Amino acid sequence: MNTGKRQKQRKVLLMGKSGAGKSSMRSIVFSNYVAKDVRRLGATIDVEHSNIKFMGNLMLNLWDCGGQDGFVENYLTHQRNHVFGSVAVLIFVFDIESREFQADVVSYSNIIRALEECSSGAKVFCLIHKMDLVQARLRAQLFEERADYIRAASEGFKETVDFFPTSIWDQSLYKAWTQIIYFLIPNAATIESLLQQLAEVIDARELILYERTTCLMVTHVTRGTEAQNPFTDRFERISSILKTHKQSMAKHTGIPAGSANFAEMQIKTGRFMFFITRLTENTNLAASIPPSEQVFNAARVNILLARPRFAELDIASRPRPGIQQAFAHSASAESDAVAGGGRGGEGEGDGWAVEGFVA
Ligand SMILES: Nc1nc2c(ncn2[C@@H]2O[C@H](COP(=O)(O)OP(=O)(O)OP(=O)(O)O)[C@@H](O)[C@H]2O)c(=O)[nH]1
Ligand SMILES: [Mg+2]
Repeated sequence: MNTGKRQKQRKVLLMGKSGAGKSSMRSIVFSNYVAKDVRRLGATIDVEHSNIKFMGNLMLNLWDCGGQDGFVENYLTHQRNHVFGSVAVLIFVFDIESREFQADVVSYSNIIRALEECSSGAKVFCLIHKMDLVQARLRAQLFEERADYIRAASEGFKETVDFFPTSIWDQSLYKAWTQIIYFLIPNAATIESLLQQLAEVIDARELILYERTTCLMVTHVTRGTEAQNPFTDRFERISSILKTHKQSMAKHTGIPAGSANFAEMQIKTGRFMFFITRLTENTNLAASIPPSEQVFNAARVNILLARPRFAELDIASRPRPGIQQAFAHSASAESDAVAGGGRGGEGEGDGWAVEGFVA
C-alpha cells in the first residue's frame, strides 16, 4: 500500500559532541533498546539516517550526526546546505559531565548559525543530558545555569529554544521526546479535540493517547478534579512502564521487541478504574474512569465506536475501517500480545528504524 504520498516528511537533526548520548537516546526511544543495552553502541560515523513512521501521517527523517570534530567541521563546510537545509527540528544534546562546556557551546553556536542561515524557521530543542550523573540536590540549579548560558548563545533562536534535563536512566527522556514529537505531529489539535469529545462521552477523568511503537504520549485530556493529580510525571512514567513491559514480553516469548505489541491492561479499585487498550493501529489509549462497572462497560463500547474516527486521523490515506472490522481487530488483540501484531518493528537499513505498518 502506498501511504507515502500524503505523509508529512519532517527532517530532524540530532547533534552534539561525540559521546553526548545521541545514539543512545535514539535507540531507546525508537528501537526498543533498554538503557543498559546502549553500551554496545559505537561512535557514529558521519550521519546515520532513519525514516520513522509515526502517527498522524508523520514521517520523521532523523539524522543522527556523529559528533567527532572532523565530522562536525565537514557538516559546517562542505555539506552545509545539505545538512542544514529544510530542517524542521534541531535537537542538540549537551553532556552535563563534559569538561569542555565552553567549547561545546562554541560548537553549538556555529551549528546554530548554519541552521539560521539555511532553515531559519526550524525549532531548536536543547537536551542537557546524563543528569543522573549529577547529585539530585544540585540538578535543578545546574540545569538552569547551563540553560541560561546556552540560551545566550542561541542567536536568532534565543526566544524559542526549549531546554530539557534528560537521562536514559529515568523517564525524563520520555518527557523531552514527548514534547518534541508533539511539536512535529501535523494534526495534533484535531486529535486533541476528538479525544476531548470522547472523554466527555465516557465521563473519563483522564484519557492519555500513546503511540504504540515508541510508547510516547501523543496528547492527553484531563477533566475535573483529576487536574489536581499530584503525580505530574505520570504520563512519561506510563510510557516507561509500557516500554519495559514490551521488553519483558519480548524476552519471555522470544519475539522481537518491535513486534511485541501491548494488547490490554485493566486495574479496578474502589477509587478508580484504569485500563489501557488498543485504539488504532498506531495508538494505545489509557483511560482513568470512576469506579463503576457500568461506566467501565459503556466506556469500552464507546471507545470501540470511536476507533474508526481516530483511525482516520491516524493515517489519513488509509481506507477507513468499518466498526465491525475494528471489533474483529480488537478481538484478535489478545493473541497479538504473544504472537506479534500488525506492525513490522524490524528496522530499515541499519536494523533499528521503526516501521508503522506492514502492507
Ligand atoms: N550516565 C549516563 N550515560 C549515558 C547516558 N546516555 C548515554 N550515556 C552513555 O554515553 C555513551 C556514549 O553514548 P552515544 O549515544 O554512543 O554517544 P553519541 O552522542 O551518539 O556519540 P557519537 O556517535 O560519537 O557522536 C554510552 O556509553 C552511553 O552508555 C545517560 O543518560 N546517562
Ligand atoms: Mg552516535
